Amino acid sequence: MTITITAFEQSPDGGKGLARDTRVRWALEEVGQPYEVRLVSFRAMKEPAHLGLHPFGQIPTYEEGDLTLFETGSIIFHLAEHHPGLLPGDANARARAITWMFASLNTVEPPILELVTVKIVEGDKPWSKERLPLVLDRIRHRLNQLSARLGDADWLDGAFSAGDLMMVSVLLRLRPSGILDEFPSLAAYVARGEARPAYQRAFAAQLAINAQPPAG
Ligand SMILES: N[C@@H](CCC(=O)N[C@@H](CS)C(=O)NCC(=O)O)C(=O)O
Repeated sequence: MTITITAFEQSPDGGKGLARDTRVRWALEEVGQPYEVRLVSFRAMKEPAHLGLHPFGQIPTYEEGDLTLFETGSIIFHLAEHHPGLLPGDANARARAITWMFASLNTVEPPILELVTVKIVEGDKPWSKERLPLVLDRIRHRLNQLSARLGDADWLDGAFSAGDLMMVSVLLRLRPSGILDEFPSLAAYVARGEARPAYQRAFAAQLAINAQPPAG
């Protein structure tokens, strides 16, 4: 059955791979599933056809036969459940890998997203300069905790899993800020994720679209 995902017609990051279709592409590459991509403009994302797929008018979405999903956590969990390669067979190890997926989305990503909000969305507000150090502190606090847990290990819990895929994807959003470099073990962890052939293919596929101006 053909898998179709949606992605930005032109990602605001110009192809740095920070738009969330990249993590879904990466998961698809890890489990060896071919997929098609339907590109959507910002306007089309808010129109009824796309809202029928994604109630919040965002990308990515995932279509496979009569199944439509949104939310990258749900999409990657679905892929990991149905194809080998992203979740361990042992029941407890599997539950822990799923826990890391939730941790990346619910505990690590929120302060990281605040950085985008304070710098870009609220960058022109008089209080944004005062707020920035508070947001940076919250991010550093989480990264300290995460790096303590990772220690010298390659991955968060044994072999590479969907938990690592999601955590690396979330941490990558910090790259432009330079904060990741303050945590060498996390920077190396992210680099290990990026070095995976599946990530490389996913990154190249999104770059092929985003490095060029939209047609017409
Ligand atoms: N929690 C959602 C977030 C989806 C999301 O924020 N997508 C961004 C692109 S990375 C988007 O569509 N932004 C445009 C908008 O919200 O209008 C997920 O993980 O799928």
